[in-house]
Amino acid sequence: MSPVSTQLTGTVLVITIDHPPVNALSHAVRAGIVRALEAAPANTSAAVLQCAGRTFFSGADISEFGKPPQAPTLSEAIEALENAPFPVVAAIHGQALGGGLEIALGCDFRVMDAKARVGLPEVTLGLIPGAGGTQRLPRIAGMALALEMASQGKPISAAKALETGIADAIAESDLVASALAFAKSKSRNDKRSTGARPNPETDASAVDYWRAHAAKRQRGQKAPLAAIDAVEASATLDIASGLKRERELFLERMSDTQSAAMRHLFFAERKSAKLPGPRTDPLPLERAAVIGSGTMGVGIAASLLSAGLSVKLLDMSDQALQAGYNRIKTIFQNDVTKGRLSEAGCSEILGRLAATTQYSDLSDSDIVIEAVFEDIEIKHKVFAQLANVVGEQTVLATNTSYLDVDAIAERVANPERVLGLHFFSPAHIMRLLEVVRGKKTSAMVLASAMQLGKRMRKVAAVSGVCHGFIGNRMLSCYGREAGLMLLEGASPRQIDKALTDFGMPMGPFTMGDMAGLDIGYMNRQKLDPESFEQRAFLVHDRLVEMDRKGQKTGSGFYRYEKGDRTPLDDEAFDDVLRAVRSEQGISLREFDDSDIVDRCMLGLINEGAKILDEGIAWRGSDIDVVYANGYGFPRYRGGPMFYADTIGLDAVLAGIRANAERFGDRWWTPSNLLLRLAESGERLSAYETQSGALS
Ligand code: T1G
Repeated sequence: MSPVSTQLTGTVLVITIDHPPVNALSHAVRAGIVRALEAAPANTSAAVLQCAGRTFFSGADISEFGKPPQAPTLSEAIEALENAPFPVVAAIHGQALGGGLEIALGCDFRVMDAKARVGLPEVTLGLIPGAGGTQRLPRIAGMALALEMASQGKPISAAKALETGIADAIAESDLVASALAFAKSKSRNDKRSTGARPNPETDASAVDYWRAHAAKRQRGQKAPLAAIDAVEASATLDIASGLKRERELFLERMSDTQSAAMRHLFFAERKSAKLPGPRTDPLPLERAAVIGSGTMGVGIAASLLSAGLSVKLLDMSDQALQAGYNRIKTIFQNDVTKGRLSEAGCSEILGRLAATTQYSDLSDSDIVIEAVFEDIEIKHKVFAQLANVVGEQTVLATNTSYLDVDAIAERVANPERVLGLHFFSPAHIMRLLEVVRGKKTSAMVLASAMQLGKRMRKVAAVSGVCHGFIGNRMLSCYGREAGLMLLEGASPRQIDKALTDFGMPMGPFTMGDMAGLDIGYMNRQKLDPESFEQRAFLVHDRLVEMDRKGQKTGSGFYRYEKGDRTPLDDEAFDDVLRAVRSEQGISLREFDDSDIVDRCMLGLINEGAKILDEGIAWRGSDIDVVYANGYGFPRYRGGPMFYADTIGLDAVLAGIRANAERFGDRWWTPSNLLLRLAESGERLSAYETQSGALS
């Protein structure tokens, strides 16, 4: 059955697309549109193109990419709209994205629902608009806006679309009726092909601005620069040549690993939200409580409030509670100042926030998230008090970053309701949520947590229990190698630069200084010395013992001027490094940047493969989701598992074996899974553990 149907209302042909869930422009949809135009009755005076369901076209069908193209292509479908003998009115609701906006630009007029948005998000997939967006949009809205939309990928509102000529009218209420009335007011004389419009004015300063912006803020990504090239060409090339140039640039991007990596992450982020096994209905979670009003507690509470829940914030001291409450208030008042929230919206949200020092006030909570100091004994005390006051069904979650969730659950009645919800700081901004399932966590509680994660607009990924879960466990291997290379002769700046050039937002030493070196120091004090490579952290420990804890004390691996976060080289640090190296009797050696990147990445990849093999992570793609959304791993590299596939598992194994030769196999024993997949030729990022089914 075709997803495209038509109905003649008077002499207006209404073409309706119904292709759930998001009306992606699949082959069947494209063919249906062309057929509908070809079959239009001779007396058709105008047409309305509309979509059923929750949104207008969400773009080309990404799942068709990489497969042999099927005619009509999207460009051919748009040509058919432009060449139709009657004007076509696009009726836009939800979001018209990518090919969806390009189709609308191929129509003669656009009527938008007041809440609708339009955008060209192709760069988020490592692509550029490939069906005329870079040529038709500037002809309508001018070069500056087209440059911004095509290179940044962010949608704009209906009001902005009307203001800039993209939309011809806004429907305050019934969109279809408005679009129909609009179409009825038109005749075949009102044909107005976008492609026939004059070239846009060149805007050299806008081109320079967005090129510089892309080079700085989208460092390493090729697509934003290609999108700018294509839009710039629209000022000088006629429409046919412009479309040809756009196509060339589009195909270059499509065949590039960067796009494959970013498309991998698109589907991986949707997959990580799904639980294997039979579907379980989640619990209704409306009343939440957060224990601890520190940095994490404040961010978690704000994120819960934004998701629509009521929140009780608990802390032992009135002073700490007041400070936490005020910080939450500030978060939302900043949103008002920046126009992201109305005053009324802010009061409504704060109206759902309460503060208390009494555990008994939490008795009606559906879920409680503990975010207190990272100490197991303190967490046991908190959970013991909680279990005394909340209902038996109340979900109890810990925001621990490392500690044993099973040990915490063991001491609580109904341990099946306990799990980890590991947020990343700042919790109201960072998208990643590591959902840690304990041995006893029930399927219903896990399903409830995943649904809550979606409601909080988080990208959730499930991890089993181990020290540091998926993200931090892998990070410790990355940090280990960085610390060892520091001892062996590389400088913090060289290591940080090599990894930021690779695409990481920050190097490990700048990151350490920012987070505070004492955090890692205190964690290491609690660890079994045999469980980690102590030599890798000798310099870190020495710095902390000298009260060089990073930015907060003005110095760490670097020194900092007051009020400035710029890491500056510091001779006093060089003295510390020299001293530790000579105490360890290390003969120094030269490093080139690829050495540094390889050592850190191979450490990350091998540990990731072990985590997959143990079933701590269910999918290789989940690990990529964790790293892209929680640790700033460059999206255009797809995540550590996808990156491993890109360089080839044989090469990965060879690198690990070479390191085992040089540094011993204590840390460089290849994961069995890596050995198996290198043998079978399978991809690490596509691997799914068999033991995914929930107990
Ligand atoms: N193609 C194929 N599948 C898509 C899709 C698309 N464009 N968009 C969504 N899906 C699937 C998705 O995988 C999921 O599947 C389900 O729909 C619901 O999505 C030539 C080259 C529209 C804002 O980049 O941003 O046009 O997991 O969970 O949170 O120039 O989906 O249920 O099996 O995300 O409500 C440009 C991509 C394409 C937009 C809805 N378009 N989509 O978000 O639902 S490139 C995009 C989104 C292009 C042309 C070029 C979001 C959404 P499943 P969801 P949501």
